[in-house]
Amino acid sequence: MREKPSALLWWGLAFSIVALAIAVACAPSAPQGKKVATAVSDLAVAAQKTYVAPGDLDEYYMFASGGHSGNVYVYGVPSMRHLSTIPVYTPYPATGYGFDDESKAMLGRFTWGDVHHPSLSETKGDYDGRWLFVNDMNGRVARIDLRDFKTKQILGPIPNISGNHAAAFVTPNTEYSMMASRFSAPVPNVPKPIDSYASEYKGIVAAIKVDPASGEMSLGWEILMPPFDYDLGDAGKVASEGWMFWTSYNTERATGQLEVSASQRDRDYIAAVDWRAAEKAVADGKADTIGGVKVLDPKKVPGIVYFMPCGKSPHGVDVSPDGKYVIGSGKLQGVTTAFNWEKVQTAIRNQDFSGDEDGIPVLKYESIKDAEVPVGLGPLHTQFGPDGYAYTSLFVDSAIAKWKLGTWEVVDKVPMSYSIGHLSAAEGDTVSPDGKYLVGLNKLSHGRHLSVGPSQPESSQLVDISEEKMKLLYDAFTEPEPHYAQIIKADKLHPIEVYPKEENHHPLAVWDVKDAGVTRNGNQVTVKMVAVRSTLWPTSIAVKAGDVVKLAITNIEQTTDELHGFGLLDYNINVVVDPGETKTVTFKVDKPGVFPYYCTNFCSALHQEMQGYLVVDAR
Ligand code: RUQ
Ligand code: CUA
Repeated sequence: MREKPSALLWWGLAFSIVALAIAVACAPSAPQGKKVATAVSDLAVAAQKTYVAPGDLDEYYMFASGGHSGNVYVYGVPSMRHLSTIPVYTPYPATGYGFDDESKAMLGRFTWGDVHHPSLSETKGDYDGRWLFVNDMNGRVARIDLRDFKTKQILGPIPNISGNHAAAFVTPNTEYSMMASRFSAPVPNVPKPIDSYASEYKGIVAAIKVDPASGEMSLGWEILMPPFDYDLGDAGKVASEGWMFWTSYNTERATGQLEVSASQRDRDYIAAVDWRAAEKAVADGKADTIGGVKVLDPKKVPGIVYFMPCGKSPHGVDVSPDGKYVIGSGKLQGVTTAFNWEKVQTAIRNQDFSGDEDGIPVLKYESIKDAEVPVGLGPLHTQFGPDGYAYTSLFVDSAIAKWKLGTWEVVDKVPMSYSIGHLSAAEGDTVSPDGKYLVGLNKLSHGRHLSVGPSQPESSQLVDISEEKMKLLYDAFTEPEPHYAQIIKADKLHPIEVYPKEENHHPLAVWDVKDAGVTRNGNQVTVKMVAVRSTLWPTSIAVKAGDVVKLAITNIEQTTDELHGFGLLDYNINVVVDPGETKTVTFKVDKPGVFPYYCTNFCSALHQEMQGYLVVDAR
């Protein structure tokens, strides 16, 4: 599979670096008048570290959220090349997603979603390469199967959840994908006046159950929370396994112009949920059913949730690889706070509370914090390396700070262009992060690329974290909008390249061109079609206006890369079928005439001959 680069490639690489060095040295000035301040030798080293020679493969996959594009984008690291787009919540003509019956049914009534946090499935706190879960603000969670990089399930909208931002974080053995509502709303959702917000609106945290064998998601349980805005989450691990953490802002319970009204208090909260206790309480029958889901009320079931006070308007919460520290970043501060999990447990045991919020105990800040780390302005998210170092993104400072867990010393900073949001380290959310690479996922990119008009790309910057000093290696431009990404070692994934014939149990699949054809039952017409180089069988289909046609296309190829498409002119039908796959599309033929269909996906020298006619006679 993965080959070592040949001597020729090494020479090619050496040559490219020298050529690059010369080119940089000789360039009269950088584009758009910007000066390249970095020494040429540093650039050559950076180029070498990110260079993946032709024919060689990247060391990591990066799965980046595509925000309101509704997609997930796959990049190779360190090359930062865009390898693939996985459509999740949005139709994507390139793979026919959202056009065939199966994916159309998954999308339901939506044609968009807002993806924020990809979450790779884990076993013992380590990415296991099986599935990727991603959330959508419209209260949904999707599962992508990493065997074929396809979306297999979209669950939701989940009842009672309003604005599913704080998701789709998995627990260390993928027992659950966790979510929380960003916008509190009445639960159940019946109209209530906005001025009753503080008492009548509720937040929700929810656990989506994941089947350990199939990955199939189902409704788990929910907890009724005070009407705060729940923002980000992370599951406890090792020392803190069994707990889940969510940040919340607007603990002022304000409405209206939140930029003013929700930043009044000096502290907001991190909610700490004992999910094993919650699970048990549900099993013991302590939940009420609201909107079809088991919902726990912490007033009636004490001990399942606590509030940890945190710096003003926190955004990210991140648990260290050993689970001993919970890092909460108040985005309106110059520090990030490290909470000591042992101290949190002691405070819970000793009931060391400063008060409560709707019956949920609030722990004493001074009793549970270990340090306020002076990372810089606007801390958002933290990732970890293998050696006790933490990396925090600073939105206001537009930089990444590197600091040490335990000594709390800030040791290095690297500027980001511009205004970093999330950041993602290689295997950075696991119990054993790799270090090596860190990608800054920036919100803006002004001036770092050829101008493409007002709709500017997002910038993602690759940083080398293998040495004491961080080094910026590469500017890449990602599809909107990479809120978060996770980076997994490439050799953990073993994607298939064809669907094995013996696994295809589709009732309308046909594997021989002799079996392709049209059958009629009243006005219901079933077409079993075979796609194989270089014919779509049958080569013509005769129907009558008013018929409902169910077309099942089986691509009988078992060869890598041999995809076939089916585009039907005038009918807005576009299906792409991978080798060994069967897909169906159902449509009503409503106007008489002759409509060509053809293979949309280049497949052979005779791809252009792969065509036929749908003849619709008047009834
Ligand atoms: S957010 S920039 Cu949607 Cu994850 Cu933090
Ligand atoms: Cu089949 Cu082109």
